[in-house]
Amino acid sequence: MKAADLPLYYNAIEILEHNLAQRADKVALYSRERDGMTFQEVANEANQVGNALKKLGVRMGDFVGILSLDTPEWATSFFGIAKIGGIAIGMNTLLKPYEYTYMLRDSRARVLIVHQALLPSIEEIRDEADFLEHVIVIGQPDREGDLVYADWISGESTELEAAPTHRDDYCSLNYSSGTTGAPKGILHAHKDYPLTAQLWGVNVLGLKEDDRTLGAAKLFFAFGLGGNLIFPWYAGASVVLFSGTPRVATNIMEMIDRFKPTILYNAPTGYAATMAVEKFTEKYDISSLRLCVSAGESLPAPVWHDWKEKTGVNIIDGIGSTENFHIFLSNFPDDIRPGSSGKAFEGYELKIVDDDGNEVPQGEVGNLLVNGETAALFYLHQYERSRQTFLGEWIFTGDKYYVDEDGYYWHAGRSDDMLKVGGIWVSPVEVESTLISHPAILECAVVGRADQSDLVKPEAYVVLNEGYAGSDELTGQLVNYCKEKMAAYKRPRWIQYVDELPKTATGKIQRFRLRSE
Ligand code: 3UK
Repeated sequence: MKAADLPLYYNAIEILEHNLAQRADKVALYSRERDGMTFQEVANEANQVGNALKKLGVRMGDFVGILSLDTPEWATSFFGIAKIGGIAIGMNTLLKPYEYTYMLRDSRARVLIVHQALLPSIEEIRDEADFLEHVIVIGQPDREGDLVYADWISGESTELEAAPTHRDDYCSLNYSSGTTGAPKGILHAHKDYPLTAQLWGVNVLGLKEDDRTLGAAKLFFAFGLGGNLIFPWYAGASVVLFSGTPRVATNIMEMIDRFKPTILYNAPTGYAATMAVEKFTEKYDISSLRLCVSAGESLPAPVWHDWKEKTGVNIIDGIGSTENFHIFLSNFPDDIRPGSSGKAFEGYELKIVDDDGNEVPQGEVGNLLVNGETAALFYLHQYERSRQTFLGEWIFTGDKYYVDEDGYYWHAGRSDDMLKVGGIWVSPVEVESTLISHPAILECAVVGRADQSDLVKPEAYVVLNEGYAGSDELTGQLVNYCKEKMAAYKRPRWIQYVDELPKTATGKIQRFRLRSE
């Protein structure tokens, strides 16, 4: 399938609404919050959201923020926004208030749909979000003037005509982080949704109408949004939304036991954490699963084999990126090489090049470039960085790769210092600047270190100020300090006290030397 196969004027609402002709009364969405919602019910509610947004003055091309746990309202909001030609900002729920200020300002969102659990993070920055006019709360508001989602849509019509969006019009914005500087706003067009759904969801993963998906990966993350909402509905399958934290592995097991999904999306750390739960396959009935998917960081081969041995289920590891929207290189259900990212598939062309842009011979490590029609075109308001990543038809992924003699691709680290922790970006520079703001620390460097499952976590090397001495107590204080100042997953898991850090002649800290130690 090619972008040109879609109608020129195409709205991603089709992904939801094509189901109305064939399976309007089938349950489309399971959750703990609400009874199973049929495709008809979801479509009606999306229309109500669209109508209510129009009344607030939202027009084609306007941005609307979604800052919510994975509840049914996330899904109805997303499709309501898309249908009127708006652009939904799927905001990471794990961030700190100042990061939301950036996103709201950068996107100039006038409307924010926020879950009550996340209201406190917004409350303190409300005055700084210059363009924000309306806040809709899923649950109970704190502030006068804020709207209650349920009341806001209740009087609205369930009929709505879709905006005549061009297939190249944008419909979503996600913020991704880089080593330094502001988050990178990545826009995707309406066309990218059916394309990735077909190219990977159907052609590679083999999603079928009778599947039911569950994501430990959240909807604010393109991995979760594609895997656990867009692709299943494209295929006529159902989704299970989980609003709790996936960090507690038993939460996910309970959801599988209760809602019987056939497909699970998780990050490698999620699979490792699940297996740390003793006798999990006896405590929970997970026999409904037919396939598991892993992405966000590489899945170590031992984790793959352990999972297979304990559950009998294969894990499909594929690498995706927010820039490409979803997975562009993947293992296949009937062709898996554990530990590798699999092989190229139709729709994405891959190239491994040296630093001069020349293709490297098979077996040699180089920079992975990808060329596919679901690629974003730029980072919002970031001209220089855009030019470094979006190279005409090719995207510079920042990942190092080599191909083995049978054609499987193996991840060999990053060309920047960025870490993927539990599948989510962590910038060592951000952790370092947080640590340095603590009075005990003179200087520090943060690198990735593999834990017992071979999964990377941040480790800090610190030089203390005079008058301080390294101790378990200080380590505890520093880790807590990081948890307060940043999203908790960014905290260092180990702290090494050293007398000095390796540096270049010009005084630049050499993280790579710490990594090899
Ligand atoms: C790394 C992987 C090895 C890699 C994503 C699936 O992770 C996603 O998007 P992000 O923009 O990060 C992209 C970067 O993450 N990575 C992702 N998957 C793998 N490395 N093996 C993997 N399987 O560095 C890549 O450049 O957060 C994943 C679907 C949609 C996504 N957006």
